[in-house]
Amino acid sequence: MAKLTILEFPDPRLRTVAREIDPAELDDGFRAHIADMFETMYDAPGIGLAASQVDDHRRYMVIDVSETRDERLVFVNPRIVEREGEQVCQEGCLSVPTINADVTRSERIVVQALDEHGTPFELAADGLLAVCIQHEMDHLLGKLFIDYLSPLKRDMVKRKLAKLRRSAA
Ligand code: K2U
Ligand code: ZN
Repeated sequence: MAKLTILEFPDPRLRTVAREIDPAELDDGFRAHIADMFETMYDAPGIGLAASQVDDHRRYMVIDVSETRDERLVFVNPRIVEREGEQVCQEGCLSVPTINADVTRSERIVVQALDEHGTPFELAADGLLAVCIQHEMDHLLGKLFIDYLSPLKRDMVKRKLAKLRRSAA
């Protein structure tokens, strides 16, 4: 297994819209890559990781919101087919380090996807799992949680990150 490099804002590759995966691509090589995605996510640490974040522009993502870090979920070609209610959650992002902000998302969703073997499934989610699924699916559309901020707050974030990069250089 290998730890993958996570792209960081404002890398333009994070804005790429991921393409659907042909089920024929879901082979042992893909599943080995999924293992690398989970290793990278657990090491970060994070509870979700989208393909876009490791510069792979196919529509898949990995999630594990469990306290015990042993409830792996793989979503290939995910589609939200039902939404209900609203919830506000303070979000962060492995691709936007040091920044946290409140984002409003659907409280309950139903997602249809393929697993890493190409088997279709449907999952109802609420709370943190629902937030994480929506956050990762935004990544697959080239969207970041800071896009929900006001222009003023987004400019403040850009200035803070630029200052951090200058001081790290
Ligand atoms: O996509 C990512 O960058 C992974 C995020 C997913 C996420 C963000 C906000 C709310 C829920 C999920 C990371 O997991 S951010 C780090 C983190 C770690 C533990 C709990 C929540 C967020
Ligand atoms: Zn993120």
